[in-house]
Amino acid sequence: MTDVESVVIVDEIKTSSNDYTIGRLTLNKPKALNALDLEMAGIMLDALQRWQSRNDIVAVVIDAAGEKAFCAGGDIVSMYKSMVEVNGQIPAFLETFFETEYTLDYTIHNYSKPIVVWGSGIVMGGGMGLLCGASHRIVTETSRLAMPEITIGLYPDVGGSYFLPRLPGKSGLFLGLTGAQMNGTDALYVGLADALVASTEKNNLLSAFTEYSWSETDEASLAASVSTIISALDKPDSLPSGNVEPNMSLINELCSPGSVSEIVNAILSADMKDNKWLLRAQSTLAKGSPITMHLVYEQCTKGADMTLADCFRMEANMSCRCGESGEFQEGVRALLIDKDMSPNWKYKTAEDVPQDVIEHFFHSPWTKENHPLAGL
Ligand code: QUE
Repeated sequence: MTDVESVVIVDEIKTSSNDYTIGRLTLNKPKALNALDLEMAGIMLDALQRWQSRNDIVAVVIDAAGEKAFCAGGDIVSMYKSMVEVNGQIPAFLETFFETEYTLDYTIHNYSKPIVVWGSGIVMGGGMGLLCGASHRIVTETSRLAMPEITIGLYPDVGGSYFLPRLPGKSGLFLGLTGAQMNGTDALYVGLADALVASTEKNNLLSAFTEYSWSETDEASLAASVSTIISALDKPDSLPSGNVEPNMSLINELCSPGSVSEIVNAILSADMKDNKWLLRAQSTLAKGSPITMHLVYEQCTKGADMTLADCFRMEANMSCRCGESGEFQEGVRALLIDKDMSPNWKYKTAEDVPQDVIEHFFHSPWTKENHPLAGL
């Protein structure tokens, strides 16, 4: 079961009584900050599907190797290479990657057993997709959560269309537009985490799972048992001070205008009064892709009253169109390939982006029946 060379370690831990089993998935590419690649997503999806129907499996724990990151995003270098190869078309690799990743995220959201995600350290992009749908989302004093895709000309996918518009007030739109980082306190406040525990408690969590005397195995009893185990873990010595809650009235005010250009201009021209978190948010937005600005606004508007499955189908359309447009390719080039940090975006400001260009990102490359996520 345990293969330490694998990009995801799939383990089955027998409980002390030996009647039950804990499934454990450990992301194991610490040098790449455990950024999710296609092989990792495939291994995880396969294990979750196999465990789903096993009566002896009482819960699944998803964690990662190394202290620095749970998962810093996706394998955007492979995506870049596939985009360069087909220049201006949708790479087959992207279709496969997003189909697998979103199916994995959707499976986590709808799993009938508890899934505990140990979201310590960096949790961004693809890592947020793994965390957000889990039934028991743990963060620690080192957690840094964000959807930073505005920097690379993509947009907050992995279910962002579903979870961002459901955050308090306009905070989801703000976080998507600015890529602003949340700490553990923020994650609890916005409702993207369920517990904030000390980062040193991971081994205690695992041993508590094995030693617990599991009895009732219906979905509600298992969930309650997992909550009990988690609530017994030590809290951090000091809690990080949050940035979202204290700035909610400003965030709501800046993100209220009825068009993306007005909102972007409001954020960019606001007096942030030496607040480091707000200044960083402002600067990330200022350097970000104007196309992405529109995509974030549209996904938050449309996603607010869509089902989770429809959100993932919309995101598959959008992500493939991003692969076709050149904007995503240019963003990865500037950040990770040439590292010049100067993306040459297609449009200079949000105002410059024509509406029909944005509409194309929502135009499905597939018929309804042939959509890769038709079966969700
Ligand atoms: C914005 C992003 C990403 C990013 C940095 C940003 C992103 C992403 C990665 C990333 C990090 C580590 C890796 C890797 C990719 O960085 O989406 O392959 O090893 O995946 O500013 O959106």
